[in-house]
Amino acid sequence: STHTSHLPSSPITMMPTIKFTNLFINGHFVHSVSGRTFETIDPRTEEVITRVSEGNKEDIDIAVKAAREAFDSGPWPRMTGSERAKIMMKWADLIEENIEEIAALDTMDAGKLYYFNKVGEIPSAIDTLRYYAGAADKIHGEVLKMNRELYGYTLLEPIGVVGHIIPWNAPSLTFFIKVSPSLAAGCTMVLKPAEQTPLSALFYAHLAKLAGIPDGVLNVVPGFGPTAGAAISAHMDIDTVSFTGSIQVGREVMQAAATSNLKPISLELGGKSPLIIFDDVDIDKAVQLALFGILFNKGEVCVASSRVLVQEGIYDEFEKKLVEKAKCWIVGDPFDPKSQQGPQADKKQLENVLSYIEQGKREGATLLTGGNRVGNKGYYVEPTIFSNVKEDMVIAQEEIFGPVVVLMKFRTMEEAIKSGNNTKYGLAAGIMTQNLDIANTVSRSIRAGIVWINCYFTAGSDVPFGGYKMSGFGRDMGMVALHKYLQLKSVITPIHNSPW
Ligand code: TXE
Repeated sequence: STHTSHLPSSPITMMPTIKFTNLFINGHFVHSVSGRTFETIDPRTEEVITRVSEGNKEDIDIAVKAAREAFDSGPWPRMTGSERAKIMMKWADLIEENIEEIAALDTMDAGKLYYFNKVGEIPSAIDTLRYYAGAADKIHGEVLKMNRELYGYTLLEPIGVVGHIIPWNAPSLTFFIKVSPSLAAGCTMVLKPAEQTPLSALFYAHLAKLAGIPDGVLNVVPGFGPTAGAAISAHMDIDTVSFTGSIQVGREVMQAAATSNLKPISLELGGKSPLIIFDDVDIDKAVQLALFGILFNKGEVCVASSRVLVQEGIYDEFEKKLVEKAKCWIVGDPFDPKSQQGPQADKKQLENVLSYIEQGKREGATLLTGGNRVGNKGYYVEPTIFSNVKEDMVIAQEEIFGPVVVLMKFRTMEEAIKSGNNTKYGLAAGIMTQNLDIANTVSRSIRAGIVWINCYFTAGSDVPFGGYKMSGFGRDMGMVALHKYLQLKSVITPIHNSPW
């Protein structure tokens, strides 16, 4: 391999001891009813980090009961917004005090760069919590202008018990994207972290208790999808489910919601996002953005720029420079500050990514660089670039969720728009051009929930986030996400004595 690799790395000094491995239900760490546990694996070494209590349907039932009681008769929904905000702010401070330890947990569990966890993802998670703490006392309805001698108003009430099912690629950020607005709304909840990454979620639960979040408000039940996850989506006493994960499971969650209590749900199901580069741009900058867009977090990013569409005038030079840069990308231990890319999160993901690469070769795409596993211990994959990719190839249509990018050439803006929209997904898109007309036209024409112009990945707590088409529906982040966790009630009353 041409890749500079640092496997295995220099000695790791910040390895934390694991403190929390049980289910967190009704304010206490408890064993699962069955007494069963499961292994969580370190993707750097393929060794077991620890065993974690395995939540199952019975445990979800107990957690939902606790959440229901906390909702029906506990203090949380009855507090003022500012009282809830104060506790949420305290929780945020406690997370900040423990950030290094939590960052290390996410690195061990998911193979994410330690440095990024510490200065990027977890600070964003904390920021999200503070953003929604600030929103907690600003949730209110409207006065309705009615005919006759009537007036009315709308009330925004917490929806009740929320089920959150989250993935492993951003364990900390997805936790707070879901939990923060539902807490601000006054809901209570049961969250199932991904089976690959239960450790930071349990640490957050511990800190929630210290911050003063009342028992039963936040329950964290690690376990597997078909058991614990399915028990959440099919539960008769959960009022809404917020899910982030695959299309396949999104479908199952929706089906379970339909056949149980018709709970409304929201789904964030990944993407195959195009980065469209016009030939009036600085090529080096474009290369930099494209490389970061696909290799950041080893491509395990729902908005990764996994299809790069380049206009013909700069295509050849762009391709040459992108390959050169990709060859210098440092794949190695995510605790090592020199590493730019850690291992894929688990064995299934490694195998998935490698099998897509084989498929790309079989389909006749040209492998320009990469294509292999790095080393034979740990789930590391070389940065991989395909060219001569046809739009209908599987590698141009399906989410690979790894460091694998497909390059495509286009001539006109119309062609780029058509090709950019040619997948079942619609989560994100990027446009690079100096031409304002092109930027405006393409951003309006791409069917995606977020469009970046001359940047990529830039977001914030106030930026609504979610999909068009089969990338799902509903929005996380921003004030709009509060409404996933609120019910709207209209109240009408006569101004004088009722004429009826
Ligand atoms: O996802 P799953 P997986 C995509 C990405 C990836 C692929 C498969 O392309 O390669 O999905 O990843 C829980 N009922 N994304 O298999 O299974 C599961 O336990 C209820 C994109 O890990 O969808 C976990 O908590 N829940 C993505 C969560 O669903 C179930 C992030 C996600 O796992 C369940 C992750 C069931 N029947 C993967 N089965 C994004 N949108 O960012 C599983 N789960």
